[in-house]
Amino acid sequence: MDDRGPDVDSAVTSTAERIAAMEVRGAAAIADAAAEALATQARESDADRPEAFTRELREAARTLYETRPTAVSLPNALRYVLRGMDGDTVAELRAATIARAEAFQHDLAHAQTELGAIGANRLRDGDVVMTHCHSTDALACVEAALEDGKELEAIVKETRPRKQGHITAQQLREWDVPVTLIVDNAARRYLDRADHVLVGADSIAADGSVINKIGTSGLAVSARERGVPVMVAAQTIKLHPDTMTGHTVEIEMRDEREVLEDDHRAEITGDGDGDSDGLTVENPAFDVTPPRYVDAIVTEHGQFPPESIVTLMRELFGETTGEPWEP
Ligand code: RUB
Repeated sequence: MDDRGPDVDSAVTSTAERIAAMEVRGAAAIADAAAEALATQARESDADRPEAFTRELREAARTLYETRPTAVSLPNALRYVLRGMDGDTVAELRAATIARAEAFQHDLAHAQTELGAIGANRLRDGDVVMTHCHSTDALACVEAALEDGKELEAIVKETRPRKQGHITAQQLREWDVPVTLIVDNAARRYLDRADHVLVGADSIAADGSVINKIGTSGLAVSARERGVPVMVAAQTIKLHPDTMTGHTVEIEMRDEREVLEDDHRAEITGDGDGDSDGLTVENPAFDVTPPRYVDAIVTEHGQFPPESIVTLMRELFGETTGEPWEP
């Protein structure tokens, strides 16, 4: 065996970069792109022995895994594909990996449609939904309700710092849903006009806590105070198996320049040297909403009160084990 590291295909590194830079974003899209990248690695590999092929796939998975720590759909996708990598020859391993990745992507798309149909049942004709960030799972519920002939309106929070609420507004306008776009600070005032808060999730913990874009927890607390139900749309790929054994979910801290650009910083501090100007900027991408502020978690397997999500988690994941890309 030579001592060169395993070859990772350039398509894998480019996918990893696009996920890290948030050109691919949202938990479902990240999982889909990761499965696609593993299939590409399998297709393009020129490994001549099964062990070398397996090493390459593991290294590709590790490269992808390190991009965004909070979205558990990413390790869940990698785990699913790698566990299907079965065979005695390179050709068999390649075929099994590609088939497994395709099955994963197919199931992902179906799960979202099924979840949408279930979530739509909670929405009545004429309802107003308040959204936070951009979640394709949440929007699947709106789309299914529209297909059922219901008319809906939306209050869309812009979602600082990267304003993914604009993507939500654009999608809703394409579906002809009347949209009121508000700054995040206006949410409590506008809750009086909302019938539901509808958000997605990046991860769901075993105790029913919902990890989603920063600001979700404050919105949920205000919604509870105003009596507006909070509905979380999340495919089971968002369930975080490690939390069944006491692990916590790592919250991603992103670049402070998403909040404050260098030249603006210099205006504020009269200096601009981030190391010594006395100004600290923190930019957590996600927060944790405790289960008591969540009314329902809608998955492709049905709707659950957050406290009972652990039952579904056990059913789907069984006992958790180490990651397949770890030595
Ligand atoms: C996106 C975000 C979304 C969830 C769910 O964060 O918090 O609500 O990922 O999205 P980011 P989906 O923009 O930092 O990736 O339902 O599409 O999986």
